[in-house]
Amino acid sequence: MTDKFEISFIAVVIAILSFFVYALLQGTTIGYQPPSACSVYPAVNTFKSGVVEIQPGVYEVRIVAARYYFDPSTIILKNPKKVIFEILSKDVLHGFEIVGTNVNVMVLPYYQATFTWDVPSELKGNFMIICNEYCGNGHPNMYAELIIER
Ligand SMILES: [Cu+2]
Repeated sequence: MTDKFEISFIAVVIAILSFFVYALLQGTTIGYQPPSACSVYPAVNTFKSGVVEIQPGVYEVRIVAARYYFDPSTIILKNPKKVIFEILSKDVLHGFEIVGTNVNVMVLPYYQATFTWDVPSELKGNFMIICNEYCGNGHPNMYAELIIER
């Protein structure tokens, strides 16, 4: 035997479930998609990685971060004073940390992280660059090397 209260409760549940189904269908029909199918930020196709010395001691370093590598994987800087980094993620969220320095940034999917690093004058040697945002199965293998020569 069902009473009035029970019937109205069932009606409310059906209304809520209908709304969820409607919202789901609405999402797929107006173009919401999971991140794997996101449209690619235009710069991804034109971005060129590399190291350029734009003035004596001032470098522009352009890096692609993608599953599971940095391109270029070895960066050699001779007597750097200032480094302008431009790092682009080609897929998911990545991190860019130069171990032992104060460089540590997030690289958002399809976006470019741009920042300037004033290199301490006493800094030299080999430094490991790691991705410190979990980006998938190959994440532990995602690293590069920075070599500073004085
Ligand atoms: Cu990673």
